[in-house]
Amino acid sequence: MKILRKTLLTLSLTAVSVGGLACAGGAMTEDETLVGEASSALTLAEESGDVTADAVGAESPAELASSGDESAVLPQVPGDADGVCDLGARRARVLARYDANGDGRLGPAERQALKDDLEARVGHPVALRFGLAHRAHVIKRVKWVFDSNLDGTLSADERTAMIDALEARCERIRANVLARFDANGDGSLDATEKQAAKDALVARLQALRAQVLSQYDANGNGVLDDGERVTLKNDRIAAFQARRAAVVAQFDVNDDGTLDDAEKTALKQAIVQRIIDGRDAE
Ligand SMILES: [Ca+2]
Ligand SMILES: [Ca+2]
Ligand SMILES: [Ca+2]
Ligand SMILES: [Ca+2]
Repeated sequence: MKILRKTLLTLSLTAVSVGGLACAGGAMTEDETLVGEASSALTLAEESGDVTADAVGAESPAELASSGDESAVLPQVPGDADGVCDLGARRARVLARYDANGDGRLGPAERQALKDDLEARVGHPVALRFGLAHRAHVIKRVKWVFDSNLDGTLSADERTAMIDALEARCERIRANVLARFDANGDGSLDATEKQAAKDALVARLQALRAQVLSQYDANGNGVLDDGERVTLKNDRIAAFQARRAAVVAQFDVNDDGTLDDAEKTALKQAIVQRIIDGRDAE
């Protein structure tokens, strides 16, 4: 399966198809898709950068305002964070958590429980598990990036392409983590080395959180109160507007001041490439 996935990296977004991805040569099963989406959310949640930032170029003023609102929350360490992007272990962990009766697969009720958690709204306690609490706008933008026919929804093929790209990203990140934390140089991470990688992730997200608090927690009570959050939101919106202007200028080939479908597709392809290349992870 790994080899087939690798071949995907050379294909353009529009050429990405579902064929041959799943183990049996058919489409991904519903379990694979759900567990893959949960793993994808975790990959994005463990990052302090924003690989989807350029997607703001295609957002309407209302969408941009909503992204600003969603992004104006304190970064948190997701409950299932591992810091090593070990996909096999991560999938096994997600499956184990939702396989309530322990038969190794997800039945209808178990599947629904995972689905509900993935769709949990911002602020819902369970949203923290998959990093949805502070990455809602990133996950929304990733879904936009992989809506390759621009119909506003993800088909099974588009969803599979999204999961594959995020898995390719995770493998790239995993290689970087290995290069950095394989202290004894034996080519793999033992428990101590994995713990060091996880500690580094936690430290990185906590530093980001501290940075936001130092700038926006005006009354110093350790949380963002309503007024403080509005200031953060307004600053995020201003930053998004500036970035949108830059992205539009870059992708507006026919110079009409806006991005048409072809220009949006080029923007999507550029972001897919960044995702696959493992860029902007921290
Ligand atoms: Ca679509
Ligand atoms: Ca090692
Ligand atoms: Ca405060
Ligand atoms: Ca244009």
